[in-house]
Amino acid sequence: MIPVALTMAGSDPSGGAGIQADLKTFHQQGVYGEAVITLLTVQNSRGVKSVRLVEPKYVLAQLNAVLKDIPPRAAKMGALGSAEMVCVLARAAGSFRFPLIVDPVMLSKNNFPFLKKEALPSLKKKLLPVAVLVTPNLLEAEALSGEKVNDLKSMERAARIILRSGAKSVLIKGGHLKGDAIDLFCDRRGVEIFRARRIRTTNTHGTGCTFSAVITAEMAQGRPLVEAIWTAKKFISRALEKSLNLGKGRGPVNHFVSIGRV
Ligand code: PXL
Repeated sequence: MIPVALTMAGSDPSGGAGIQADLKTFHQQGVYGEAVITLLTVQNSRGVKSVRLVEPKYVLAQLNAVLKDIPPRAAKMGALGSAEMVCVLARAAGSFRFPLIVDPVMLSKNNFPFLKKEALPSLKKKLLPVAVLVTPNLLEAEALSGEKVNDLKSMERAARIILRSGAKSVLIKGGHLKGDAIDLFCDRRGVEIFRARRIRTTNTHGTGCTFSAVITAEMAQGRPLVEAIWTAKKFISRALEKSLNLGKGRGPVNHFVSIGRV
């Protein structure tokens, strides 16, 4: 049976991030992709201009339709928009029989909000407890932990605080630090560091979405979490190395790259 992965996220009509990045990434990993759309955006490579939420009841109807028919082996959540959306999806996720990865998307690169501030407590209290992995960047880790996060030491401190919200594990992405691209993984057993050489490019659109989509695709194929994260790290390095010079702003990462497994 072909492995199936599901994304619940926002649409990026320019094709580099959000649902579009997730589906391209699932496909490239040899996984059949399903997509429940939580919000629409107006954006291109120069940035996000507006966001419009899909009614949470309608998002839930999309989700129930696919769960009943083609249940996935792993799922991820990206941009969720509002507290109501977070609550509705967290409630549904309580009965998932497959792992859920939460990418707690908060702001676009041009600082357009993908999650209202008022949704933060629900995200922490309701959604994190049903996630096997949460993948914040440094700013998102600050919001989730209430601590400044700007080096490895503070990443570890924040990760331990975020774990207390109930997520089974946390991966804080250090891509916005200087030097190597260092991510810190933490679960109840301890800490693991994922390091890769920094790729110098301004074409970084879709990096976070693509990263958590690889992890989801790998888990849909039954791979263990830490192995899935290493695969994602390798994939994203290559996708940045070969990133596409499209558009007048930040081009997308290259979803066509192959890391030699599929
Ligand atoms: O990378 C965060 C993100 C998530 N979801 C959507 C996006 C973006 C970034 O642009 O467009 C829909």
